[in-house]
Amino acid sequence: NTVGVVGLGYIGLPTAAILASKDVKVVGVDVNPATVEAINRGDVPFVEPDLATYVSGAVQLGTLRATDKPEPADAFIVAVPTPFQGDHEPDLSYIQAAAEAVAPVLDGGELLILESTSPPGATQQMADWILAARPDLSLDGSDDRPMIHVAHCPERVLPGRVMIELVTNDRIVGGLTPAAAQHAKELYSVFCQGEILLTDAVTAEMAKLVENSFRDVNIAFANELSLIADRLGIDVWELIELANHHPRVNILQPGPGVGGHCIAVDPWFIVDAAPEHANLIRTAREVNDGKPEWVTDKVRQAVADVQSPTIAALGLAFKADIDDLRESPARRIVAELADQNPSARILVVEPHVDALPPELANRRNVELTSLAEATGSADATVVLVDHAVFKEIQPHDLGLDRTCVIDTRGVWR
Ligand code: SAJ
Repeated sequence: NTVGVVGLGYIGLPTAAILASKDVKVVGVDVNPATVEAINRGDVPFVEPDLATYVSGAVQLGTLRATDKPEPADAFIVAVPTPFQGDHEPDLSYIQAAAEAVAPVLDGGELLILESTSPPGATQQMADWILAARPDLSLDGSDDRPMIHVAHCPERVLPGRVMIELVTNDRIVGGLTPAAAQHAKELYSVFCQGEILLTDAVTAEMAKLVENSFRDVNIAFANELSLIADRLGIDVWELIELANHHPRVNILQPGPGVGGHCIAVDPWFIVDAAPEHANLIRTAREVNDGKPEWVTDKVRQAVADVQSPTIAALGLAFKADIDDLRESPARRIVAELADQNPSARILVVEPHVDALPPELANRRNVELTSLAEATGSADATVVLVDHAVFKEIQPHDLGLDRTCVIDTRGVWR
């Protein structure tokens, strides 16, 4: 069997690699020539534990190769970005482009799976785009036209644990038809040891959005508590730790805001689908999106009396121990601090990258430096990511106990 995986990013590439490791012939498709070349050399264009071993092994064995255009296959997995545009409306243009690229190579009988996190109705929309390009095919075989099987199977893996969670997580498979769901289940059984649960496409789409919204709402609760605790002059981490001793309370951790390409995006798809009802979900997004500004204000107040302050910012990634800077609140905070205080020097420490992202590299008063250099000369230190390397530090060793520390992650409690 041959599987085409369209979109070789954080989800597509690991899925392609794990299928290829099970002796499935996988052709990965990506519009970015650098990604295609890297994979064909056996390299991985981003950091994810164990992924490089899978990719180089599969490329060497010849079960995985990458190209820029879809080729005929028995099944296709579409794993392209679904960002939002304008006033938080879903942008399905990458799904449309993938559907239109795959349509010409279909013969009938193929299984097409949308894995991208999608607003309700997107799987049907993808099928409609394919059928608009290929009116000779059908979804249900109710006439003589050959059928294609279309399903949604949202990815649910946690960055940093992708290769493990691909195998161990349960999967939700929503078919546009029951037959499509069944075919998709067979494909995922090749590598997934978790339960594979069948439903319709819209329920599967919503299940994924609901999971991430659940987390967003719970993080918003913790972030709101951090503001309240600050106003009352108490330690929010102690407060949460104590409350969590209750057998039915499990509060998450506050931070500088919510980043990554999932939790900060997906709840908006629910708000967009039912704006008049999604009040709690919308408010949680606003609470989490408001946190970076609150942190920026705290830092500004801390150095208000210093002429040309030096501010150490520890961490740029969207969460601990990864190199992923997408939608990172830390980035926003550093950019805002640099803009609001042109005479400040901002020394960024991010051990997982070797260059600043473009919008920070362009600013004259922001530099990427080592931990010792940054903290040695800082008037204030703001901890933005709870990387293991930061947790290992004794603030006393760096003289941090003599300067002002704004610890948004509770690393040095
Ligand atoms: N965060 C907090 N406090 C917490 C937990 C997280 O501030 O207590 C922040 C993190 O620092 C980060 C953001 O939230 O900025 C998101 O991090 P995360 O670890 O909660 O989630 P992601 O974005 O890495 O992955 C999520 C996962 N979803 C859920 O746990 C419900 C993952 O399983 C999904 O596959 C992924 O989204 C996705 O692709 O949708």
